[in-house]
Amino acid sequence: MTQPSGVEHPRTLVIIPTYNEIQTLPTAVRRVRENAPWVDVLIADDSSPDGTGAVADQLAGQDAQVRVMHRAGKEGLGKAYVAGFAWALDRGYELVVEMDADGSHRAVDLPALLSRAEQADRPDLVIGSRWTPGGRVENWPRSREAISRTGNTYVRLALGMPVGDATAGFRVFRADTLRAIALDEVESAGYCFQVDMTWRVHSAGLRVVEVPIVFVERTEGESKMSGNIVREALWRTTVWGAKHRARQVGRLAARAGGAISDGVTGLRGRVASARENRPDGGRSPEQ
Ligand SMILES: Nc1nc2c(ncn2[C@@H]2O[C@H](COP(=O)(O)OP(=O)(O)OP(=O)(O)O)[C@@H](O)[C@H]2O)c(=O)[nH]1
Ligand SMILES: [Mg+2]
Repeated sequence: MTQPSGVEHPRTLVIIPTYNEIQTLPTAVRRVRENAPWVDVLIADDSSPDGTGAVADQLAGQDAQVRVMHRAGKEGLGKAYVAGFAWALDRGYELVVEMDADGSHRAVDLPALLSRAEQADRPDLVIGSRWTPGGRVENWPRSREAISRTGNTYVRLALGMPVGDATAGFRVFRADTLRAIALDEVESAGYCFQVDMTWRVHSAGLRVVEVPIVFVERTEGESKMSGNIVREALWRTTVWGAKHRARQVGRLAARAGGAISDGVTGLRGRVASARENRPDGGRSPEQ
C-alpha cells in the first residue's frame, strides 16, 4: 500500500484482543492509527461484560480501517488470536500484528517492529522484546519481572530455543509464517500461547528476530494474568521440552546405531579381505 509520503508498505493488520478493556481500548486504537496510519485494526472482543464490544463498534463506525470481531464468550486470548489470524489470511494481509489493548504495548514502537519485518531479509516472526539489549519494562513490580525473566529462562533451557522474550505479546507475523504452522492445533489459552507460537515457528525452521521495546505496566483496567495462566505455561513448556529432548535422544541413538553398524560392517570387510590376501586364501585357521 502506498502512503502519501510515497513509502510502500505491505498490507498490515493489527489484531487487538479485548476482554473488559473499555477504559483503555479507544486510546490504544487511536495511537496505533496515529503511529502507523497505513495499518488496519481488528478488535477481537470476547463479549466483554463491561461493554468493550459496543465501544469497539463505535470506533469502527468512525474509521473504515477499524473492524470488530464479536466472539461468543471468554475463551482466552489464544483462541481470539487464532480466529483473528484466520480472518487476516482470508483477506490477504501480508503482515499480522499482535498487540494488547491495555497500553503496555506502545504504538510508538510499532513502526520499528514493522520496518524490521519489512526489511529485505524478511524475518518470519519479529518479537517486540523486553529482554533483549535496549528493551525494558516500566512500573512492573519486582514479582512480575521475576516471573517473566524466570519464565523466559525456563523456556530457553527446556526448549533450547535462542529467544530472549518468548512470552512477549507484541509481535509481527508474516502471513506465510501463519500458513506454515498448524494453527488449528494450537490449544494454549493464556500467555503460554505466545511461547506456543514461537516454538511452532522455530520448530518449522523459520527465523525469529527480536527488536527491543519498552513495556509499560497498565494503569487502567484489570490484568487477566492468573496462577492458572502461569501453571498452563509451565506444564505445556515442560511437555514440549520433554518431547523435544526425547526426539533429540532418539536421533542421537539412531545416529550412534548407524555408526556402530557401519563400523561392524567395515570391520567384517577388513577381516574378510585380510583372509583372502593370505597365501592359503584363508582356508586354514589363523595361528
Ligand atoms: N478476546 C480476548 N482477549 C483477552 C482475553 N484475555 C485477555 N485478553 C486481552 O489480551 C490482552 C492481554 O491481557 P492482559 O490482561 O493485559 O494480560 P497480561 O498483559 O498478560 O497481564 P498484565 O501485564 O497484568 O496486563 C489484553 O488486551 C486483554 O484484554 C480473552 O479471554 N479474550
Ligand atoms: Mg497486559
